[in-house]
Amino acid sequence: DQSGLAYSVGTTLDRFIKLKQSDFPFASGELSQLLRDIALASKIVNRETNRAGLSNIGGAFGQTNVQGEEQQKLDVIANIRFIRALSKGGEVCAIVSEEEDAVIDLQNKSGKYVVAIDPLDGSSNIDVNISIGTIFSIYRRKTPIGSPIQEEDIMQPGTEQVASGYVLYGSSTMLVYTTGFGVNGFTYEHSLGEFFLSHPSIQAPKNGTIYSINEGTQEEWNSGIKEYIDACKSANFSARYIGSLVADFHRNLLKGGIYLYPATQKNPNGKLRLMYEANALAFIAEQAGAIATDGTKRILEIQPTSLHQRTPLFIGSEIMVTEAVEHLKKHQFSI
Ligand code: P6P
Repeated sequence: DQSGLAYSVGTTLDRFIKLKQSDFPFASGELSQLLRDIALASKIVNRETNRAGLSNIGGAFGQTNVQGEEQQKLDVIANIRFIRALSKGGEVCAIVSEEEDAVIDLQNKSGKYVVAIDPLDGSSNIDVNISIGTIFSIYRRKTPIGSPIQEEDIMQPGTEQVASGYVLYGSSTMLVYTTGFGVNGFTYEHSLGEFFLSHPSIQAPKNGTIYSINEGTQEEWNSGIKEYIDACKSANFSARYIGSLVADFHRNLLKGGIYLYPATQKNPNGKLRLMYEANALAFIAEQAGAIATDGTKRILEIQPTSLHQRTPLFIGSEIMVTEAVEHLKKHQFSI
């Protein structure tokens, strides 16, 4: 049947979004358009990412910046590209960005959606050609369309997300997202400029043998985390830590694994940001049968109190995260 075609590997993102729109009986197409706007911006950022290394020899490739401007950092470029695409797309009224101290009010009287985004996470990896990613969450505004943006439009818990996803600029570029009806992954074919469905209905393995944590901060961990990581080592698990959350998360989602960023002395609330990193991946994780917690509660249930607040993050295969939290709880008052 027609819908079966939409989910067959190889269908384009555009076609998939259009046909999945029927998941929303009252959909008027704005969310579909918003997802397309995000995909468009990710194609542009993908191109800039692939060229980044050439900017220093731009002259030889005719890419000198004619204004002679100093080559902007890639995460700044990504921020500009996503804000521009979301602003032009017309569906968004406000943006929370990792690159912006304050909420960006797009002054869009008809925009129904609020987007929280980390335009390019892992930017320390850009100059050494390691995978990086974009992470985004989409919310519906709470106050009447056209009225001034209020705090309640912005400070929404992750359970209120209508969609979330990430773009992984890796050996290939992938867009993975959910609208609450499962998780689907699309791989970019740059010669055609299209994302194609390559990973339909992603389900995370319930268990795994891969753990991702920065062992350099071991002396700062709660003893429960130390105990869990020692148990992983005793079980001959594999340590895989890229230093890029999206890349570590994506590998663990497909293969089974756990990513841990606990509270440390340097980051007593963890390092990762709730609104535009943890919430988006937590929604994806839960939709894929995995789990995401701050050690005491579901990430998605945390009520935000500030735009850039951090949270400890334990995310990945259900059995691994559950075990890690059990160790944590046994020692919860000991650093
Ligand atoms: P650390 C990148 O800066 C990031 O936000 C995540 O992508 C990554 O997993 C983590 O921080 C790395 O942090 O402290 O281990 O270098």
